[in-house]
Amino acid sequence: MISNINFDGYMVAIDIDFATRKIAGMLKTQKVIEQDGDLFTMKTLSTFRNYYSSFKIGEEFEEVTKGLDNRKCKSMVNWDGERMVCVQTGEKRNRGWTHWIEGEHLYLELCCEGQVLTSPPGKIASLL
Ligand code: VLZ
Repeated sequence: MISNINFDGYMVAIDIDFATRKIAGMLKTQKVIEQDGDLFTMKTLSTFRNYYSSFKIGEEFEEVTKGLDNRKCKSMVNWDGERMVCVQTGEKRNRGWTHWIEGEHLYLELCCEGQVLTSPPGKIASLL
């Protein structure tokens, strides 16, 4: 992660407690993405906690947000043109994320309820 806007707001929206938010807010996460055709594995790595997710494009899967808010979602990832869009249906409204690449950078927008975690306008890359 190079930069972000509203990491804290997103964490509040998924009910991460204050102490964990303070720690997580300091992290510079790394994203490792592996692709085998329509199969993807995404690893969100940090010194504090890691998060792993595997899915096939267009196929609904049960996602447990282990180590994050520990909720179960019915998730599905699809391409919308050049953007990869995940919808996470569950207890939280309007939950999901979008990835895309611009130039050298991988971007990520995460949303939950009314909160959007994104990149600073006109600046390079956010990623979580
Ligand atoms: O990544 O959904 O790349 O799975 C951080 C919450 C949210 C705070 C990370 C806890 C969400 C800090 C990662 C511990 C890391 C996520 C998807 C899109 C792929």
